[in-house]
Amino acid sequence: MLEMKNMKLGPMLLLLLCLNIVSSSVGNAPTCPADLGGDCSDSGEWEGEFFPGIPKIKYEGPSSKNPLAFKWYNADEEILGKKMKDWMRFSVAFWHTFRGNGGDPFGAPTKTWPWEDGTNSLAMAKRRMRANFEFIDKLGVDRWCFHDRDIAPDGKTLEEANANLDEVVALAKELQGTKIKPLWGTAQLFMHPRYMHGGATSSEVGVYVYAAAQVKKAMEVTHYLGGENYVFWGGREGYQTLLNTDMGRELDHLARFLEAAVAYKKKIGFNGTLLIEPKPQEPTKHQYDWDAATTANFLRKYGLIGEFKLNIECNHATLSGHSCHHELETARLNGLLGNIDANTGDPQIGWDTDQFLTDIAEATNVMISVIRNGGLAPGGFNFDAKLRRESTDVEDLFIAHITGMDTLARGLRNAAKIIEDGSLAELVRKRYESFDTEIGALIEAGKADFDLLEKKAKEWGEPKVPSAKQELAEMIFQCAL
Ligand code: XUL
Ligand code: CO
Repeated sequence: MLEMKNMKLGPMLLLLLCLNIVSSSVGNAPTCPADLGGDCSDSGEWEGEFFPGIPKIKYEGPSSKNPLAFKWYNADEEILGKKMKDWMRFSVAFWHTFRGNGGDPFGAPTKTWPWEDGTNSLAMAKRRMRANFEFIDKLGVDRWCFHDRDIAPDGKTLEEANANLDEVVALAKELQGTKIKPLWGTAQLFMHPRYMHGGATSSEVGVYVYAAAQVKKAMEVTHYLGGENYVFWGGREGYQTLLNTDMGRELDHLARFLEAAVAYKKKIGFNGTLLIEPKPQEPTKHQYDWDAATTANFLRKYGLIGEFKLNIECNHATLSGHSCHHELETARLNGLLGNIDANTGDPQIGWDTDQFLTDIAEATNVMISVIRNGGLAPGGFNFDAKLRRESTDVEDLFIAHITGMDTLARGLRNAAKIIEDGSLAELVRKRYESFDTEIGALIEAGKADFDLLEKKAKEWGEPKVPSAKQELAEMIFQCAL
């Protein structure tokens, strides 16, 4: 009975917690295990490897049975004139890979990684950062993404939080070396209770002010670390009911907030792209950046269209009732495709499960859009994806990323096959060829008025409507997988 009740009350909570972003102390969890040979001192140092026994991940080809090897992702191999690594620009999401603990509203965390001491101390933050860079190095990627509050502990004051962030960021800068940098950084404006009504769209001006100060600092550290983009995800920028909400005023506030961010970016000389990440709901019942089209319209209305691009997340796309491919194409056709948060949902579960993408057909569609877009740079693919609650081995972190990378690499290979083969493009060209005529050209040039069109309709009579050849298109697509 209790369980039934929880199930009903659960969804909102579940949606909140499935983000799996930990911002506060996780309580009295076990201290650093002594038998692992790690030094768990306050300094954040750690003797030896975080991932002993895990080699640098190499490409071994499709026949390999080695779970710790790439079968399809071959970083330096050229596909359609560009190296795979330059098409992909993969990134590790710090919040899932290093703060995800498997906890959900129905159960305690299932993962305590060997380097975790159960605290949210500064020393722990530094040790975790070292683990992050060993992971990135072994996986062979060059990029990572973070929220301010998942890399460093919050403070009692803004000054204290900023000082904590500065300390961790200084270490991250050192560990990055010359090769690694953030694909993007962002501010966590959804976990702290002060953001319960939103950040930029809160009804309380003090919260708007605080959120602005937090974004200012997060932009500064992203810039300092050489970040290539900065993301705005408005998890709480929306409403729970219109009965108590002045939607027009909140949207105006959001636009003013983003204008201030644009001005600050220019002031500090940050050349990265500002990205908005659409999502329809979760945690808020209705988020203002519902989907790509809604967000494009918002940017146009407020004169911000040239200043932002979109970070399309596949699981957010499906939550909004679209496919990932639809959202990517909508963004691309509006000149707004900037980055992809690579993940997927579960068709039987109605929330943001943030799973690693393993569907080859979906990956192929995604890569068709990416190729049409000429790539994503300075954006890339961020694995906004987490291990399942039941996957608890350290090596699972590697296996999950390898599978995600291989799936997208397979998608790229398939998409290239489809493009090089040309028959799908030819099918589409033929479908519209009636517009490659004198009257079609007049229509497309906006020179065909209703009088002219009526004259033509009378002259031609009932049009013959050809087949859409959907099954043939699906057959061609299938053959490439
Ligand atoms: C939440 C989500 C976020 C953003 C960054 O669904 O995707 O992790 O990517 O705040
Ligand atoms: Co995301």
